[in-house]
Amino acid sequence: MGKVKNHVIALLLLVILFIIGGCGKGKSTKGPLIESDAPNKVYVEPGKYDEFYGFVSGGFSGQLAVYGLPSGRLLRVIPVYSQNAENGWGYTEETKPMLNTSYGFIPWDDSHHSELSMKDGVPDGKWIFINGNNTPRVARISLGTFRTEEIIEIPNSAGNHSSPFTTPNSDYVVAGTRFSIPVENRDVPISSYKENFKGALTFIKVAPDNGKMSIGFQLITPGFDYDLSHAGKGPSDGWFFFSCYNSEQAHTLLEVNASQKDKDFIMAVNWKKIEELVASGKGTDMTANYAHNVYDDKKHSATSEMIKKVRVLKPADVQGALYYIPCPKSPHGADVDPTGEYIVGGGKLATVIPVFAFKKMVSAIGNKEFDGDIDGIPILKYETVLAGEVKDPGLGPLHTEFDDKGFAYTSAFVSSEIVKWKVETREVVDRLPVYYSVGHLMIPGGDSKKPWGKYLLSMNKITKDRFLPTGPELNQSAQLIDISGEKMKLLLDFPTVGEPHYAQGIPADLVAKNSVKIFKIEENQHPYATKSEKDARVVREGNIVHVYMTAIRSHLSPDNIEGVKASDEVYFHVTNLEQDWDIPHGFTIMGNDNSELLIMPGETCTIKWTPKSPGIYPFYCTDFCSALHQEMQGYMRVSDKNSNVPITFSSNYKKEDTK
Ligand code: RUQ
Ligand code: CUA
Repeated sequence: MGKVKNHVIALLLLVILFIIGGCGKGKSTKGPLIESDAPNKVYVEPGKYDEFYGFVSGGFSGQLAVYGLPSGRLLRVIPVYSQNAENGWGYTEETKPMLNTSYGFIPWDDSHHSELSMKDGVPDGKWIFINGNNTPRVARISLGTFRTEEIIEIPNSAGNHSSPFTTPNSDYVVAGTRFSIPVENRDVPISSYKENFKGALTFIKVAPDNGKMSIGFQLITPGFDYDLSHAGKGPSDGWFFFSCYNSEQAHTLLEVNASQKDKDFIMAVNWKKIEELVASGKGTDMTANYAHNVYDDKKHSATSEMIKKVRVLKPADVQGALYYIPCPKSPHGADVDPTGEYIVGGGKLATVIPVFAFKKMVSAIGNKEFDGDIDGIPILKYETVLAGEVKDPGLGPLHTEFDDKGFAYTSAFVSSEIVKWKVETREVVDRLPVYYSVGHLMIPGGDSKKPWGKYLLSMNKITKDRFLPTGPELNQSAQLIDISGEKMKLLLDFPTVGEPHYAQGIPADLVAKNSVKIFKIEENQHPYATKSEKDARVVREGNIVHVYMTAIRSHLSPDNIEGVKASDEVYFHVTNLEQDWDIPHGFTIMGNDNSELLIMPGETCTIKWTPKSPGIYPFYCTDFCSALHQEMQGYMRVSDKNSNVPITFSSNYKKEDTK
């Protein structure tokens, strides 16, 4: 009884602290004195490059933001799940298929975790993956073009949160469901949660040469909320660790009802073993319907295909490959140290950080030291798997990253601090306040075998008074911390795009050297490409009008078009003929009820426009591309839908020809 009471008091205390922490009150708002050398450490001279790329998830913006580190300069926002009118992503005919799903066209998502592809457990700078949390998807972005190349939907999943973490050689990226749902999804009473709701853990195969994704298999596990995950490495290579909460299987008021038990779990999945079982025919092919969207850099176009089946396995199909490790109080992060020996659980309401030893897990499994099972999945005993606990780790420990010197760094949301501790001894050696309410933290390579160390990025949920006020809405913020010495030092604050959850960092030279500068015009296989001005033309097919247009400094060709009628469907296929780095051209027309086009050198993009009423409609290039950019314009004459004005156009090529 006394024990229960103590727990209730502890929980109440945490809730109070949570509220205080969440409000950013009760602490100095000006922060610690900055070390006098901080400006030199973050100042990147004009014209000089940053040392690292930081790929910071855009959270509810649905995008991925790329920063230079240590300067905190925003280099680029890569559109992934959200339409981006600035460059036509999700608006152009070529990119619309990328946002296709089994629910139809979806213009937005919530992207939480970015994860670099790896070779031998170290980021290799080829691709970066990012999850779509709301309509379960995983995207792959090329670090050659900094564009989204592929998006695959995840069937039987809802709230794709423990995603898209990768195995040490990126054989797989995983996608664990946060919300359990009926599999397959159907109309059942919500109160039938315990019998009908399941948690799908999906293993997506990644082709080593081109990165193409396909679902390898899906594990249908008990209906918990699978929160985060990380792959094993080194000795634990072949395993994946998924944290989960709500082992109470509550389906209402989770805030209270999913916080009943003292411990939830980290699920250990022997994916190598399951891969073998799948290869030998285990599991069943379940009917499904999910989108697979691929963008082709030669055709400059995307295709969307619906896939109709998925290989599913139940716990009974994979005996000896799944185990539950008890983990205190609603775990969040599941992080594996660089040696691959330790698995660290972050418990949102826990007062310690448990550190599990892989070796101990293996011997506990060997000795069958189980504490019962759930759906046939053995539960290991907490103490037999535990290497030790970090005491006094800060309140609300969420996520842990690692440096190259044997230290771990844990974010504490409630007490708004980063806590540094020694992995081998679990002793806390340093702590630094952050402003405020840190979620994830990132060290370049900090979830890999070889962290680069040096910097830590704290991604904070609440900004409050850190920047000039901007009305009720303040951007989330990041803080850069120097971790090269014994003591952490705060270097820099900068606002972020959307709400970053996770991020990744990599030395710039691993990525910059492969950056694509132009698309070769002779390799352009777009069916509506216009590779030379002499081919610029306008073609009517019934009420559809195709404009084959070229853009080169400083004219659009054709520049005057007549014979288009109100309610025609007009497609502007604009090819940028430039073969020079950083010379995009833009395109739009008055009354355009769509986005603009922003066309890279050698690329073709298409915008659809349906003029509604007769008149003269100017069009122009939107990107200030040359001294005569303002001259880069033209007119379209739109006639009544019953008129018989023939299609005519003037091309720059012809004009010069007749001179
Ligand atoms: S979460 S702030 Cu979406 Cu990764 Cu922990
Ligand atoms: Cu092309 Cu301005």
